[in-house]
Amino acid sequence: MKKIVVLISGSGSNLQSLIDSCHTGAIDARIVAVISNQGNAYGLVRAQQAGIPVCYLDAKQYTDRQAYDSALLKHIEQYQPDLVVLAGFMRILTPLFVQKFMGKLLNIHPSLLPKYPGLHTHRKALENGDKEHGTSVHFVTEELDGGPVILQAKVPIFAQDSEEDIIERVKAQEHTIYPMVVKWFVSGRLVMDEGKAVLDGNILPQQGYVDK
Ligand code: NHR
Ligand code: GAR
Repeated sequence: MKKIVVLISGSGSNLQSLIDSCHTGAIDARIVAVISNQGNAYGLVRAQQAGIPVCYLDAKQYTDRQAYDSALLKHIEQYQPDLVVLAGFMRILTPLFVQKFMGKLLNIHPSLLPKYPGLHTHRKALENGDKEHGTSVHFVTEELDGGPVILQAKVPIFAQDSEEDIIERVKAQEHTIYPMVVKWFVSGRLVMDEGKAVLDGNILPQQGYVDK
């Protein structure tokens, strides 16, 4: 069975959706470890409740990003995962780390990429008066939030919305699309080839999979 390592920083609701999908058999894989860069991340509790080994790597214990990422790399490599999933992981990864897992590293980013890479995407969408927002699953490359998009989901923004409202609406979509993409990857339908996301042999367009 394929092995997945999940990296988190926060509440871990996306992690939970992946745990649940592995338990029901919707995803034919096992989450073998969950690693957090935040000691108080609720996702660590979720992992422990599911019997998954957890690890907290504190950046303050390392001199620089290279040192942190080589510790992270070492910890991950003991599990020999087929896939590494970023699920609300809030730390930029060094090129060395990204190269090591190129093609086996997925992220979910809360915007309709290439719009709003980086942080505070919901606030930016709200401040710009956008009528819609969304989320993107993509392969991670050295370019921050710049790797090829696999699948997006859109949500409306309503006049009365707070930032929290949009965050929650986006997350609900994430809990559907992230397990779907992980399932595609684990079953061998999805690969990264020459910097492109390829599903069932077809290069995906810039916005990822589109039902036509
Ligand atoms: N690393 C690389 N090389 N490429 C990507 O595409 C990455 C990545 C690491 C994380 C997730 C990403 C997101 O989905 C991600 C994609 C953190 C930051 C950030 O600025 C930006 C984007 C993402 C994650 N982090 C600050 C840092 O200095 C810390 C911010 C904080 O702790 O609140 O690492 O949005
Ligand atoms: C998710 O909405 C994810 O898209 C976003 O953080 C949330 C994590 O929620 N990721 C980023 O902003 C990455 N920089 P969760 O911890 O409940 O899964």
